[in-house]
Amino acid sequence: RAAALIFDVDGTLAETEELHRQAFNEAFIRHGLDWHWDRAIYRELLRVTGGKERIRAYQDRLRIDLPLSDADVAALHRVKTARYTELIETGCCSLRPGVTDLLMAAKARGQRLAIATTTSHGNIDALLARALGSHWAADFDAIVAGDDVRHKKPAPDVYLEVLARLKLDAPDCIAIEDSANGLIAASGANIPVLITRSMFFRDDDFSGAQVVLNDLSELALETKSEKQPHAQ
Ligand code: XBP
Ligand code: MG
Repeated sequence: RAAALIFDVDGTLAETEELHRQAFNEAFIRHGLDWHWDRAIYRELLRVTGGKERIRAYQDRLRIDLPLSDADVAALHRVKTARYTELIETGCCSLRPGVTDLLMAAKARGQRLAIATTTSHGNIDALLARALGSHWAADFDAIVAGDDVRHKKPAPDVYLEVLARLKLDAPDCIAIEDSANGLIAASGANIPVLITRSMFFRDDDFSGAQVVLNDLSELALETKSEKQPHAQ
């Protein structure tokens, strides 16, 4: 049994990427840009992790004459983030099946919990305060976000920082991820990976993962069937 479970956020804890996409598109309108990211474009752009990095990658792809400065990109991304947290606060994004059960079971078994994500602390808090209550962070021993480290996923930085804060060795933990970039990041830190397939990354190559599930409720089923012989 692993000493700690380290969770990715977007796509893993909840299907948030559609809300990120909507928030990006609304921010573009507010900034007077005629950009629109449909699902097909967004699927490609998700290869670039981090919202600010994704905006820059999109302008590189458009080859526009006067690209936005880093300050403009940051301002645009702030509008996107404000809109995203507003959308999350409407409560339209619940946690994926099996997530809450696994968090509770892990806590009851004495496993430690952590988060390794590309998104920001504010976005994580908006999602988890709504889903788990305002004191959710007390159950997590390490919460590392994209801007806390030098390189975002697929670099291993967020995972290495979590391991350092937990003071645990990589093989004693499990990372729970939904994308090839996340798998590469965790594997780069030597952490075994459990994948739950999500909307945008369903067809990624997960051959390096220990386990690939559709969602975490399948894990609960596995545990139940294992436990059945001892049920009485
Ligand atoms: C998530 C991301 C993030 C979100 C947007 O990756 O790449 O960029 O799409 O969030 P992962 P921000 O699930 O691998 O952590 O705009 O806050 O970056
Ligand atoms: Mg993810």
